[in-house]
Amino acid sequence: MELKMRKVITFGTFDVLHIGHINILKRAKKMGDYLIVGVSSDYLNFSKKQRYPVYPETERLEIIRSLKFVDEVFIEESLELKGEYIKKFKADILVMGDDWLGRFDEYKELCEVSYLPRTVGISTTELISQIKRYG
Ligand code: C2G
Repeated sequence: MELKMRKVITFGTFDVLHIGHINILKRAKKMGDYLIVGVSSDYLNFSKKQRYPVYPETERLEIIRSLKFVDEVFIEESLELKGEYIKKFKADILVMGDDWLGRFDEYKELCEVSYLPRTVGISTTELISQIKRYG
């Protein structure tokens, strides 16, 4: 019997990389054999949060690509394209943090969908305000 590789896909901005990002990416990888990460574009971030990320998309992409448990990266241009990305990369499972709980259940038609608990006490927004206080 041929053993099929289980492909995991996840999405995020991953701006000002921190331990919460590393934890979720590592756990996502453990849910399969091959981890694909959609890194949200600068424009997508602006449309979602009305601010551009601190690190531009080219740098965020390169940082995520450099992690040893990440196998493949691409730029996520729109939140609504998740179904297309799942099909394009033939993902078996979509993994997201539980701040998105229930939000991507529509993709259960295409693949498994799993929400993992967020790492408590850290976020990019909190880090940015902490750095500002130090300034
Ligand atoms: N995360 C986490 N623990 C934290 C912070 C973030 O587990 N303390 C997870 C989030 O739940 C998410 C991933 O890390 O699954 C990336 O988080 P963000 O960079 O904040 O990305 P987000 O704004 O959630 O973008 O298309 C999806 C969106 O663009 C996701």
